[in-house]
Amino acid sequence: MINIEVVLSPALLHLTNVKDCNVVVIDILRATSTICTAIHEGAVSVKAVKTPADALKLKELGYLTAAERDGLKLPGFDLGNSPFDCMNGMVTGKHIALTTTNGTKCIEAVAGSGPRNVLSGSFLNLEALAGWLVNDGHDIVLLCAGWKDSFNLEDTLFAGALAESVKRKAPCRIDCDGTLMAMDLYGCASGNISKFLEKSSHYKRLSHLHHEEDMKFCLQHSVFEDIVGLVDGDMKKI
Ligand code: 3SL
Repeated sequence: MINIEVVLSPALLHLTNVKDCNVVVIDILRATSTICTAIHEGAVSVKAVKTPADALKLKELGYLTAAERDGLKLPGFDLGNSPFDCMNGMVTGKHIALTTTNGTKCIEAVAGSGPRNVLSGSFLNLEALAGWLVNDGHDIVLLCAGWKDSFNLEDTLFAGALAESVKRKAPCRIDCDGTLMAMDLYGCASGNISKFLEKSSHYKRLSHLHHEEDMKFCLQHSVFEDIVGLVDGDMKKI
């Protein structure tokens, strides 16, 4: 049976053994949705880096640079953290170096802990990802990026949606209270996820920055089939 554990914040990651697990990093608004979109739009790879300076160093090697802090694109970078920055051929055939406030930090943090795979989670590829996890059959850790180490609603909601989908497809062991709570939360919100999230802190933060279209895009359900995961240190189609 596949065990499903939800880590509600990166600050809690040290309490979970991710060794040999498939870890799904979740930053629904917007980093992991944007990574999935970049790969779907033909980017060869997305490297999650810690600092803007790390990203700029990779420019010399031909990478497109992408940087966000507190919801804003940083000046001097090719791209921000919007899925729309990855469209219209902008990233096709390119390698991208991306740094964001929370999501890319989680990818880096978990990569060194011996996971079987590190995958990028999004509503955009939810059903395909659930199917892939079931086929692979290993235990699953769903790592919510949250906001600056705090819990958030949108990542937890997605963790619940993914756990539900995996559970529908295969026998699972779910005795982690975080997973049970995330699934219940998804049950409350699944009728209208956008409406449910309107009260959330990051929804309000991104609304103030006029990123409503980004949120609408990121909350689409299962419109991509791509599975995106770490291969030799870079997020790629797997
Ligand atoms: O924190 C992150 O990784 C970002 O996704 C935050 S934002 O949506 O770009 O504000």
